[in-house]
Amino acid sequence: MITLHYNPGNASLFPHLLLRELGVPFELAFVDRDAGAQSSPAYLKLNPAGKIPVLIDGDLVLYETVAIGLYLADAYPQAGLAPAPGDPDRPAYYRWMAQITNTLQTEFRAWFYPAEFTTDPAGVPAVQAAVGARITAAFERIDALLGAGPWLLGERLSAADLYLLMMTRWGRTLPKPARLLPNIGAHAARLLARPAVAATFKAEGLEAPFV
Ligand SMILES: N[C@@H](CCC(=O)N[C@@H](CS)C(=O)NCC(=O)O)C(=O)O
Repeated sequence: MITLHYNPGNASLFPHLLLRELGVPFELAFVDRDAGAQSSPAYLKLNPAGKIPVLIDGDLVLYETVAIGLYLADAYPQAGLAPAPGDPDRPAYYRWMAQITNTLQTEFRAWFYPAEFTTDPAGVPAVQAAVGARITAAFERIDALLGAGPWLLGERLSAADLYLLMMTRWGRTLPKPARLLPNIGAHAARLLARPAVAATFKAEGLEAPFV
């Protein structure tokens, strides 16, 4: 049995969306961040960085959101959420997964936790403003690349689309919410109409507006 250690709306949302789209059995293990459970000795044995998510699959213990996504999408090829090695779409898929983890998810860390990125408390608002502008610029580039889509790989839905949806959701907190970008907004709406996506948000207790 697969277990996903999660907290609602956290970086675990992407692997959770993916598990439901893949249609595989899994269970959720709630990580109580309010109680600091991600820093408990038991959790640090799973992920020494004390971060959510962690995926357990039999003897495998895997952390880092993008690694979990790549692993799951490849483990269930029948769902078609990752172009197979050798498929002409595979390099673009790699690029999207890398781009989302490096350019958006990493920058969101500084948006949500700006105090970690300066030793000067007075500089915290400036750090957040600067990274907010960088994230918005990244979303604008993705919006242009996405175009009419309907998906990041064109006609083909992939795990990268679910990853982008999590970023679009996080992007609702920006001065210019990501959903206001026309192609990204339409992309999110298409995904939110999918039963597996709706079921994921419901299971996490997340309420509209979702992005
Ligand atoms: N690079 C990690 C980052 C994960 C991450 O920052 N998770 C956040 C939740 S979205 C977390 O666990 N925060 C709790 C903390 O930093 O104590 C990944 O992609 O898995």
